[in-house]
Amino acid sequence: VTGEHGDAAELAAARKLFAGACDFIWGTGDINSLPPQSLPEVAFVGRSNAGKSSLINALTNRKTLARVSHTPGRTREINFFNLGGTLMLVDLPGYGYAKASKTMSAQWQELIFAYLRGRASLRRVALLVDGRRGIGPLDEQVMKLMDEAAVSYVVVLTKMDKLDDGERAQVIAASDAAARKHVAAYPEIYATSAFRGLGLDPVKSHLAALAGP
Ligand SMILES: Nc1nc2c(ncn2[C@@H]2O[C@H](COP(=O)(O)OP(=O)(O)OP(=O)(O)O)[C@@H](O)[C@H]2O)c(=O)[nH]1
Ligand SMILES: [Mg+2]
Repeated sequence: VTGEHGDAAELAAARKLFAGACDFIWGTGDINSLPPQSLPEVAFVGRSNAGKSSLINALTNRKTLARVSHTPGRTREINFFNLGGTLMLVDLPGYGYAKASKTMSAQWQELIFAYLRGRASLRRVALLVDGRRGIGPLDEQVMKLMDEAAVSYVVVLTKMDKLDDGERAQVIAASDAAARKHVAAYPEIYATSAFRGLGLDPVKSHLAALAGP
């Protein structure tokens, strides 16, 4: 289910890509002012507090590239990071933050949905799911939207350090079963911990395979 990835040469190239330059290039809350679609893009999508910004930081081995929230709802804009001149990493605001005002959540949701539907350079979405929660109704809604918009996505479980072995096996099996019911979902899921650096290599390999020349 998890941890499958390409051969050693592919993994070495993926590690090299993620260890190299990664620069913040653009942040916007306005769907009409996105950067030019110069590179293939991979977007990190998920509930507020799922660990999107933390995973981007862990993958690129930086502490503060993407801002991590102490209070959920911290990432308010779509942020673009140029990885090695070959791949754009896109950090999105989270959905489902209970304490955000109705207007704010509606605005963020609109922004996220408009981006997902309309971005031609978007090659894959990493759908981040807090391992303690598993895939919930809001995630299902977004998965359905991506099925309809033909946006291919892969489920990435986060915060696995918080779970014991039994809980891990359970959430992996349940998420795998849920993903298989969706046409645009990758038939493989990843289990990670940004804090412990667990499960990062397979995600790097998966994303590096989408990089341009
Ligand atoms: N235990 C544990 N906590 C984590 C991990 N990754 C993130 N967190 C915590 O989860 C909280 C949210 O992390 P973020 O990376 O800001 O989550 P986000 O999805 O970017 O949140 P928004 O931008 O609000 O949508 C923070 O308190 C992190 O410290 C992890 O691997 N393990
Ligand atoms: Mg964030």
